[in-house]
This record gives sequence, C-alpha cells and structure tokens, in this order.
Amino acid sequence: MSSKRMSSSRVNPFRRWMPAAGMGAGLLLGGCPPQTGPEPDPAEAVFSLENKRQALGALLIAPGWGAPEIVTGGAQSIGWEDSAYVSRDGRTLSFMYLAADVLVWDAQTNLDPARFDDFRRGPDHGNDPPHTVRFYTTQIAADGTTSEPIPFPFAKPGRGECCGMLAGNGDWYYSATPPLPAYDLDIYRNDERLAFNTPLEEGDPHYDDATRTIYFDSGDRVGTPQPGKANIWMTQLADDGAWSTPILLAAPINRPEGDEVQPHIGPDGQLYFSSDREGGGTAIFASQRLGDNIWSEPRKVVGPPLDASAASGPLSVAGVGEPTLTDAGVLYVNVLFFDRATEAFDPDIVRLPPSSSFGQSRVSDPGGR
Ligand SMILES: [Ca+2]
Ligand SMILES: [Ca+2]
Repeated sequence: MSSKRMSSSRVNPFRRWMPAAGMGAGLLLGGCPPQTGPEPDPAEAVFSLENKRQALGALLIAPGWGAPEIVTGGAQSIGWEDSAYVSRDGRTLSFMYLAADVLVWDAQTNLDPARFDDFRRGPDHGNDPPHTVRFYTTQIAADGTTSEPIPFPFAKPGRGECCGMLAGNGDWYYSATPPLPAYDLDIYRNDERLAFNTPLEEGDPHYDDATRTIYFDSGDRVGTPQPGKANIWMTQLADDGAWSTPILLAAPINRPEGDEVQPHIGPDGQLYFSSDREGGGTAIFASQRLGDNIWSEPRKVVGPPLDASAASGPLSVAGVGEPTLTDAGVLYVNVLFFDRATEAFDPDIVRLPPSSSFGQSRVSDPGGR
C-alpha cells in the first residue's frame, strides 16, 4: 500500500481504529520508540492474556451475551489480528494479519514500507511482502482454540487483502488493493473484481444470501455526504448477474456524527455494524431490517467502557469492531487493546457466548433484548 496515498486519506482499514481509540495521531506521535533489537519483545509482557482478560472485564455488553473470551491459538498473538469473520457453523475463523503495531507504524511513518521492520511484532505467518496485510483462515476446535493460520483460498502475493467473508453459497467476498505503489481498495467475489467498484474505497463486504445483497463501507466513494466519514452502502444482484448501482443505507444506520463500518447480517436477520457515533470508542450496534432500506433504531450490543480511565489493569479497551454472529448465537468481535504506559495497541479476536438466560430466544426473537 502506498504510504503517500495512505498519509493523505482515511481509506485504510487500520485508520478506522483511530477514532476507535478515541485519539488522533498527535497523541500517538508522542508514544514509545519503535520496538527494535533482539527477542523477547517487551510487548509480550504487557499484552499478556492475563492483562487482556482483565481489560475485557470493563466491556459494556447488552443482555443476551455472556462473559467475553479471547480466542486463543494460531489466531492470537501480539501481532495484528483484525477483520474477524466466523462461518455460520462456528468452525472456520478468517482474519486479516500483519506482524506489527499498525497504528504506531502508521502514526510514526505513514505506513512507510521501508521502516516496517522497526515496528515488527508477532509471528511471521508468511505475509508477502511482510508489510502487506494478508487474509487467513483457521479452524476453531471444540475447546475454542484455533489452528495455525493458512492463507485464504484467493490469497495473492504482493497485494493487500482484508475484510473477507465466506458466503453461504460458498463464494468468498473480500477487499484487496493492487501491489505497491498503487492503492485502490476494491471488492472481489472469488477471483472476480466486481463491476461496481470505483477508484475510491470499497471495503468490508458482507454478502447476504437471503436478499442477494452486498453491504460494504466506504469513506470517500462519490456520493459520500461528508467525505472522510465512512458509511455503509449496499448493492443488489439482479437475475441477469448485474449489480445495482450502490446506494447509501438510510438513517438511522448512517449518521453524520460518526463512522459506520463493517456491516454484517446475522443469522437472526439483523444488521450488525461498528460505529463511533456515541463517542468513547467504536462499538457494535444491531438494527432490524424493516423493509427496503428501512431500519430500526440501532441498539448498542457491545462496546468499550464509557470511561476508559476507569480500567484497573495496564490495558484499556480502545474499541470494539468487526462483528460476526454464528448460528449458535455466538458473537465474535475484534477488541483493540491499548497500553496506556507505552501508547501501544494490539487487537485480538474475542467471542461472546449467548447467555443461558437468553440463549435461543434472543436469536429467534431479535426484538426481545
Ligand atoms: Ca493481537
Ligand atoms: Ca476502489
């Protein structure tokens, strides 16, 4: 990805975490020096599972879900696991990975590939080249741990890949940008670049089988009401195989005061998405589809504590994003952990099981919580 392009634009899946963290690059610039030198990386100590679990205790969680658990195994490290997606059966987890603290690398160098090694952190899964994001899949075992990640079926060296999902009909939908120095995030179905893409941003696709609709987000597509503020769009597949001209989701989904990103249609038919509309960091919201682009008022499902300074341990939760809901009602999200002492970040994938008291009733009666 071109650092020049990145530095002048919000069209960057990582940059979305900036409002999530409730802070701008100015604060980050005053952060810790890059991690260099021999192992072990000191980040291992502060971004420990123990410290992360303590920070998760402060999450705000709507009735219907139980205590959050970090997804461990191959999909968990002090590297950058992001853009989580879990198959409906709860068995396959897909995620984007980069072996770095992306936000600090971005804040200090505008994602300069030549300086990537200064910010390198976490295992090497084979990103090629190492500074380019790649999308991976891993299997979730019965005990909840994840296997070693392997590149998703349409991985191609050189280009950046993220934000994928496996639709019920077996098609992969994902975003990719061409090899350096070009930068143009587009949506693909398997190997096909879809016709509605433009030279601006099209990212985070979610294909809904029931309505044959792709929901996606963009911060700068022509027609964006407030350039720089991301919105959710949709396009529908016609019988002749053509995609309709994408349109913005109506209020109360897209709102001028926030970014609305990362759409996900759950098996309960609700639209789950991420937004910083209430301040205090990005949170997950859910809305019921009431008709053709008619939506119920979104309700917050899970988010960071309103007062991050109330955290008791060294880590805070700076934001929650990338929702996925399985058939069994398990909600997977990305949680961005923030070390207040060094101003460093580390996202992991977290699952919230359905609570026993709500369980199936929450899935079958989405208006009931
Ligand atoms: Ca991580
Ligand atoms: Ca594009």
